[in-house]
Amino acid sequence: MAQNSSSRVAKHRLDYQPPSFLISKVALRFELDKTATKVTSVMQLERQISGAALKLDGQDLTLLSVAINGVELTTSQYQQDEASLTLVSVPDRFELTVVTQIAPVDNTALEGLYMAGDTYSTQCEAEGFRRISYFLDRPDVLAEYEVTIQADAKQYPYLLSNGNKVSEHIDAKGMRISKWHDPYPKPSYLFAVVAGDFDVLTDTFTTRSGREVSLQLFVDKGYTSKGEFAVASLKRAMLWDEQRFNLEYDLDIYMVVAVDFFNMGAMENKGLNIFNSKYVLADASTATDRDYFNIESIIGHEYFHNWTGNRVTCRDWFQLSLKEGLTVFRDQEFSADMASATLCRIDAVKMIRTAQFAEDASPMAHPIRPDSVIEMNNFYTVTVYDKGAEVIRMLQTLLGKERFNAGLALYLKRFDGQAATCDDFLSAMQQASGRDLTQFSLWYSQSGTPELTVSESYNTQSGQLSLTVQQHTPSTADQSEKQPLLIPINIELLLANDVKQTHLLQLTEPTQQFVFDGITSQPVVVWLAHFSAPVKLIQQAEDTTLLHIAAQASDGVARWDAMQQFWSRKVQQVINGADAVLVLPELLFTTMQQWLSQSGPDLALTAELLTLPDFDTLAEQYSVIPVDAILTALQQFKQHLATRLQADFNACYQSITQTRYQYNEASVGQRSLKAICLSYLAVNTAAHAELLKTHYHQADNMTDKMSALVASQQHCPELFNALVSDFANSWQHDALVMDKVFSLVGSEPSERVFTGIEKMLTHPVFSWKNPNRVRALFSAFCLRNPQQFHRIDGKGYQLIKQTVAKLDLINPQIAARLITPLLSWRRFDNERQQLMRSALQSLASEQTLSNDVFEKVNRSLN
Ligand code: B3K
Ligand code: ZN
Repeated sequence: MAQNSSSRVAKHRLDYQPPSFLISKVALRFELDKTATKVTSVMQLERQISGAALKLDGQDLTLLSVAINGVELTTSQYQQDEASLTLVSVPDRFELTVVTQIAPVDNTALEGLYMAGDTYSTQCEAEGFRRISYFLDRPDVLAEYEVTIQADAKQYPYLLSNGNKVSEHIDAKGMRISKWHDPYPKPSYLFAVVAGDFDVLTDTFTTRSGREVSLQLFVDKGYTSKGEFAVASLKRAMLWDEQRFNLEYDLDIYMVVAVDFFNMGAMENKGLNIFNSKYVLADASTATDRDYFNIESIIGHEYFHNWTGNRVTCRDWFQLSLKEGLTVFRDQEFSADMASATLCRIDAVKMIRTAQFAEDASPMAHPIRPDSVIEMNNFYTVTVYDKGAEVIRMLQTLLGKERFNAGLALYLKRFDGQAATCDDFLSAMQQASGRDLTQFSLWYSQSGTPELTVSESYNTQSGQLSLTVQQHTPSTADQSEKQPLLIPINIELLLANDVKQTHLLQLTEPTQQFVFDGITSQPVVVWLAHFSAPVKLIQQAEDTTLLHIAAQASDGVARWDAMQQFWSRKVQQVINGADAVLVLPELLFTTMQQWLSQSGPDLALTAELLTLPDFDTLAEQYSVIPVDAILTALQQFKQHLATRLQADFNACYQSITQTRYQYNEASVGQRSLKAICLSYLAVNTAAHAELLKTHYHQADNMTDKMSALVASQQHCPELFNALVSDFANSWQHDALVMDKVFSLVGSEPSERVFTGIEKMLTHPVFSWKNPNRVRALFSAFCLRNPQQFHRIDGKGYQLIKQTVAKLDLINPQIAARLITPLLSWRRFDNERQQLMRSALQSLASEQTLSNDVFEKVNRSLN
């Protein structure tokens, strides 16, 4: 993976140049072999810029031959280096044949063509196609693909590629030869090939215009029943996109393949999605409610890309949010319609408040449309994806659903079959809505988390309420100057006699006042309802105000948010020296008691209202993160609540009777409320060990089993030991379930985590080459185990450093993701700063650092 310094050069958004050549058609032939796959590519090229040489991208390829219009070239007629193949003198229009050889079995980076166990699979986004053959591997070169795949017929009953199957036969040598054609021109990143032996689930979906689409889901042998939920989710997504956005599927076949080795969640290859099996396979005994949720949302996400990403793609990779922000927004809207809308929104807000705000405050800060990139894979970030989705959501809030839909329709119509930019998207939105989006477009170019400082004043005599909002975006690692943004702020006024008003404030100035007349009583103002913008809100709200909002606001997200603010205020008070028990007002307990005694409709929201904020949410409030103080305060609060409300948690727990496992909103709510009660009850272990054991042993589903495991992990180590080893024994052969064990081990908050991790590395299902295994163990450690990751002796940082160094040689993408928490060393106390920095410095001195890890380490240290 070693790179020479020339490939470390950053690319800049503003340097975009249109391609010098276009490729209208490409015919690919794959003669599959694990160690020596031969790839023959026949391309029809046309010059766009006179005099230009043809420079094709290629990486880790063995070049066998090059021919122009059927005439083979001699080596003096082209130049080759480690990243490209250049032909200086070529005609304006010609056929280029390039034959290369690759070794899928050696491809542990899982980019290009690789082996996922016994299955051949590809991953081409962002720049993986160049590891398959020489090509203009950039998203603005759209070609029509015809693909022939050849492999041993017995071993590989299924040979798949994009589009429609044209033919298949078995030749005299027992080779299966399949031919595919995709009528829709596409960029190389959407190309895919799969070869393997699977069980197939088939179904059909009839589109609104009456076309029947054949649906095929390919899973490991024996896993058919575990694929049913994914197929049902796909059909729901197809219907939803017709109903909500008027968008219909365009091919006659839609295939999804589940593979066991995959760097991310899934990939939207045209007509042939490839999925991480973790986001396909589910049944009650192996998947949690969260797993079901994720499957539905990711199946939706990849399907929705067919329009937002595939039919209209990105001109260059700086525009990634054009497809990703928009598609995340679409999948969030889909999930909100399929499951609890409030919980979906809370999930999205948590993601922004933790990972995205942290990214803004880190050396990797970038706008949703980045300006400069060394390794594109480093920019598949929460900023591009999740903040990108927030930007789209704000647009919908500002324009209203109807005009937003019209804008999206215009955008898709205008750019169908093309590669577009974020500005193209905004101009379609502007035209369809009639609204000037000049100021709004700053959300695309400006990085950082805006801070809104709000205040209220009410005049009883005149009935006038004035609200003052000030915006300020602190400078970020990449940009020092910031401008005022257009920020939609939803508010709700809670007035006497249960009267409520909602308003949308549109902030455009650094400071702005909004005046409301005829307000008949002193209102409680709910700010930023439904988290209408990805900002930090700074307000001086008293405990009583926050608890009032938590009890009364119409928006469930605002209610939850008020509790989050309440607790972060309490944590702050404790850090300032207050006593953890004395700072909690009586009203808190009566409010929580009331929630625990109601069997309201949205039990999942109740569970969220009762949950303390996590470490990461609290940490984002501090420029220098007081690690130990936050952890101690959280522990004290939990302990106190657990003792004080023990009877209430117990009564609530007992009051929920569950029936056989089903995945639906009501029973998800029941399970999550029971789980939170259980986690409080577990604090007083002696009294509740039996309850935990029973919860675990009687569970007929994975969600409840995991609730018992997590509750005991946090509070009763002995019991946890016993339960987790029983669990690991029962599931030792199921790698996806073993990932849950790896995560439990990696997130164990005591020092035992180190021996636990070491032991797990020797488990038969663990493999350094499998991203799911590595992530389960190590992401749990560095993202969900602040106690041990941030140990003051630096042992946690060392473990991650060593792991990253090892992984970087195997799979740079996974290594670079794992290193993220170390990058923000400047936000910790001096002692931790030094430890984190020296871990990074030692990584920086590795000779073989990949571009992925290099870019991050370098940004962090300089
Ligand atoms: N588009 C892919 C992500 C590709 C990541 C490349 N490192 C999945 C998705 O967002 O749908
Ligand atoms: Zn996506």
